[in-house]
Amino acid sequence: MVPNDSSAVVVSLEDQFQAKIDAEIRIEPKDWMPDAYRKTLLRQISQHAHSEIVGMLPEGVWITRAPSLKRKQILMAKVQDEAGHGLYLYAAAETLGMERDEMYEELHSGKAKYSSIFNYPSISWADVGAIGWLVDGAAILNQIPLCRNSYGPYARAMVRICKEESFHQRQGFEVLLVLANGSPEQRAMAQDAVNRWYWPSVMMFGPSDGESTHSEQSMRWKIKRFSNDELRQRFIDMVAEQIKVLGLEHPDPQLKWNEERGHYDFGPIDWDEFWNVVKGNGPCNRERLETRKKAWDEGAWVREAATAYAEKKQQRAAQTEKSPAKAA
Ligand code: FAQ
Repeated sequence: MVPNDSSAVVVSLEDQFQAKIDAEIRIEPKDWMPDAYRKTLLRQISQHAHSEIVGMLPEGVWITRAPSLKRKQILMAKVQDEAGHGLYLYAAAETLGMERDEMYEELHSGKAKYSSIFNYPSISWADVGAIGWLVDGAAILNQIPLCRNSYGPYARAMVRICKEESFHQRQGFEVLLVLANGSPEQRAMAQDAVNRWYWPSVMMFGPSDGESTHSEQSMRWKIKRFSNDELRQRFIDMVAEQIKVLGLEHPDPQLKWNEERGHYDFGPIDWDEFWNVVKGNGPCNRERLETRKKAWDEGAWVREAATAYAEKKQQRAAQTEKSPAKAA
């Protein structure tokens, strides 16, 4: 006999849902999903979208000061790409039932997070290189597995984003390579930027596995494929090799190859600094939010004009439908 108890039905739906995930079948917007899965995705995708949009700011300030027309063009294209990534991600989050305006409101009120990394200042041209190499490099390692995450719209958005991020990382590396092989001042500038951006990039992967509140469930749902610490180790190993090509000094004096583990061992991560930044007290948290809020307020007329134009078009279309001869 089928039990006449609604909780039994819910359990069964959840089992079916997990079975789909286990069989690597993508979840699409109209499929049934547990509320907690929807919430987790909304949290992660909207935070990811906010990171892309806020992430335009540290590099954006260098567009007017890029050292050549070519560098200016490349940087403009990169920053524009980040805006595009934000838009794909907001669109993916909207399929889960949240309006974009609401997501912006959560960013502006401080309710929604964005990546800790974008709360550090970009004080020299070499920072553009360090951001491209280290920040985009960390982003790629985290984002390639997201191309295979269980939610269709998010996974598909990530495919295109990853292609663009690889170009970003290479352009950053090339900026640093030129500086590292330039004058002593340029070389020092490159070293200083790498020293400042390295540890915050290591922290970007999130708290260590023991402290990560969402990892276990997100891995079961195949939103995440690897833990924060696994991806962080890949990043540390990658940077340890690539910095040799730049010929710069590694910022971690304790970095050492561990033959047994087949990985680099590394020095302690300053988790107090990480949580301080996440809680809103990093060097640029307030400035970043103020800039985003100002852009939102100053863009009000564009939104109003676009809405008025759409309404006018709709009215015209309705009139044409009613009396086609008159409209012609
Ligand atoms: N910053 O339980 P977990 C980019 C929070 S895009 C701030 O491990 P989860 C491209 C976390 O939200 C960079 N907060 O969380 C670019 C949670 O708090 P909550 C962004 C952080 O979600 C390049 C709490 O700590 N990428 O760079 C951070 O399972 C250049 C506990 O943590 C993505 O968003 C952090 N770093 O794992 C653009 C990728 N880490 O929400 C411009 C997608 C953790 O409960 C220029 N996201 N927290 O209040 C993810 O893969 C995951 O969300 C993680 C965190 C791995 C970031």
